[in-house]
Amino acid sequence: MIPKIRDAQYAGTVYNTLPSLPQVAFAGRSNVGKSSLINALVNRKALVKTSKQPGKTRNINYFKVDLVDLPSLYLVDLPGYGYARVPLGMKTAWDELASRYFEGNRDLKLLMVLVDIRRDLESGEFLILDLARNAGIKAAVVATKADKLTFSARGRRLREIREATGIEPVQASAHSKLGLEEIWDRIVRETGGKV
Ligand SMILES: Nc1nc2c(ncn2[C@@H]2O[C@H](COP(=O)(O)OP(=O)(O)OP(=O)(O)O)[C@@H](O)[C@H]2O)c(=O)[nH]1
Ligand SMILES: [Mg+2]
Repeated sequence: MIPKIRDAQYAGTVYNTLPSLPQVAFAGRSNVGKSSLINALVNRKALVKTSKQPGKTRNINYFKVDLVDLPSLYLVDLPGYGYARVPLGMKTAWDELASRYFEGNRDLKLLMVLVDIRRDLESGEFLILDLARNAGIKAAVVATKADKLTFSARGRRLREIREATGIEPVQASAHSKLGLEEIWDRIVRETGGKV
């Protein structure tokens, strides 16, 4: 079920001191549709800036969502990775930022790892799933832009994503709104509400 949203607003970045609330974070390569999915979840066109240009989101941005009859929470937009190539084994600024955000963050209840349903997984997705696992954070895999594929092609890609990650992916589209209910159910369940 999609909860009733009372209000959604920008709350600050990871560098601000914010009131403690459960967090659900969205990670994935640049352009995968993180910001668009957050907007779709809160049914707002432009709460979070989206762009055709990769690398739009550079900071970790918190959006506070107040729900009717459910606890408030933050949806957290992580910067996209994968546009700055660095030698293998070298820690990138992105890894540093993400590891610091994950470490000891007891409010982070769920990490959504977004993958474009049309693309094969790359090292970035496996790295972030590893970072989450090591930090003891629950991860879900979301296959974005599902509207770009036919029904049967989607089924095939979902199977491949499941085989690659070991996690059953949720298919989603910010444009057609496919998958939003399932994602909300998961968010509410992990952030202390009941479904
Ligand atoms: N067809 C389709 N396009 C989408 C969908 N979600 C996002 N897009 C498009 O993909 C592009 C990138 O979307 P963003 O939401 O800005 O992606 P992002 O992951 O936040 O990108 P960065 O902030 O650069 O990391 C935009 O042109 C969106 O309109 C979707 O579900 N379907
Ligand atoms: Mg973005």
